[in-house]
Amino acid sequence: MSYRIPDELIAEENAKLGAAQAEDYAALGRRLERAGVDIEAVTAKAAAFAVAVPTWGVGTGGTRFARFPGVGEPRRILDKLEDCATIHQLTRATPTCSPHFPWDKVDDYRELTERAAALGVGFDAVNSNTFQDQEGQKLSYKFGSLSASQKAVRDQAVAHNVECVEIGEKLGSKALTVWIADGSNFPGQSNLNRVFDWYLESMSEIYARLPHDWRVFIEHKLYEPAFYSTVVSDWGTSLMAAQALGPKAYCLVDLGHHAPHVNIEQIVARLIRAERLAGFHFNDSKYGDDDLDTGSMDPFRLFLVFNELVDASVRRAPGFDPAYMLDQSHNVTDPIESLMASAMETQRAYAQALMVDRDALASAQADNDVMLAHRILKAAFVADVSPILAEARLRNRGAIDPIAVYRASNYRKVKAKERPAIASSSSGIV
Ligand code: RM4
Ligand code: MN
Ligand code: MN
Repeated sequence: MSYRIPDELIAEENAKLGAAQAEDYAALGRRLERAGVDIEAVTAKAAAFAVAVPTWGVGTGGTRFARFPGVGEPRRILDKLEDCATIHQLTRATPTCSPHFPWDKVDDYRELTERAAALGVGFDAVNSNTFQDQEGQKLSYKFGSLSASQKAVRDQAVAHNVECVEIGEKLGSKALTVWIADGSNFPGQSNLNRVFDWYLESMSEIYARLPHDWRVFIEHKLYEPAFYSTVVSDWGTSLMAAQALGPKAYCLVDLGHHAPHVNIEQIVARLIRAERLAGFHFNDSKYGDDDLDTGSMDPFRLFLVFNELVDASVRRAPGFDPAYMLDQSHNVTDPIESLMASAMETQRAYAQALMVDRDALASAQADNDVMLAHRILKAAFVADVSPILAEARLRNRGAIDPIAVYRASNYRKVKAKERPAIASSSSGIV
């Protein structure tokens, strides 16, 4: 049996912080009460919050220059599941993981689901991969996959996505996320219109193979690896594709996949209005698709995204059922620590957004009281909801301070012994 953090250690560490936590929570409760906010209602919602962990995120990532692997990295999917389970055990905010194929392929999916269930993790959306060539693959994706100029390449990419759905069915997943790297590096390299036709044709074949209760998530991205044009480059293209495909097709927003300064929260609002918001790949960025830890660069933007989400849920926007996933690459931190911190930051933005006084905001907006409207929103953002998040974890048998418990457990050192490095580990993204 491989090492898991003992519940007693969590209890011990929680005991050290318990009195201070109770005091901070009570003080915040009194403060919120004066503002007419019931802290218990916010805590209950924060406690029910869940975001999926990407299986590719628990390995150390890299850049196109190098990857500097850490010790005790997960080698294959079972190790990755263990790490995902640890993240959930301490944060209680990540009950599922999102697998990527063929990276996470195994021979026996029944065994995999049993192992996952024993560890207390389920499976979220499955992700296909036609942005790399795999060993022994017949045709190359060098010049595209679902929108490739050659029909045989497109067929191969479609078949891979259909296989992902079949695997996902065995895992209890209900969605397929499709991100393609297709595009061009030179003006003239491809016909901008024709490649989109081919993409739609391929996607409709995949769509036709979706089980009745499944959805397909279309993930757009402005550039990289293609540097002149990308086939599914923005939310407009994504929405056109979703609307052409049918009611099971939705648009996924990866926070890192936009031009600098784009108003992402407004895109979110529009996709909600179109009833096509699939959900998110949360991360943070400064320059491009940096895949930095969620909330580490621009927590205000994350809050504004959640402000739209809470607004939609309060007014019961039709068709609103977003899936939350992290999508990050951890190059210089311990991925488990980064993912725990990111799950907590996502939950923080949600809790802050719950505290927005929406009636007061609506009337300030109606009166064109610009300063008051802004101050109302800002008041929720600057509120320190940490005691609420800690309380939510505590009530769910998690850790008041997940990173402290993780460090105290020496998990990584133990795993370094349990997981001798293997040559072809699929950990992380380079
Ligand atoms: C892409 C995109 C996809 C992820 C790959 C690894 O930039 O964000 O979601 O699957 O990276
Ligand atoms: Mn992504
Ligand atoms: Mn990305």
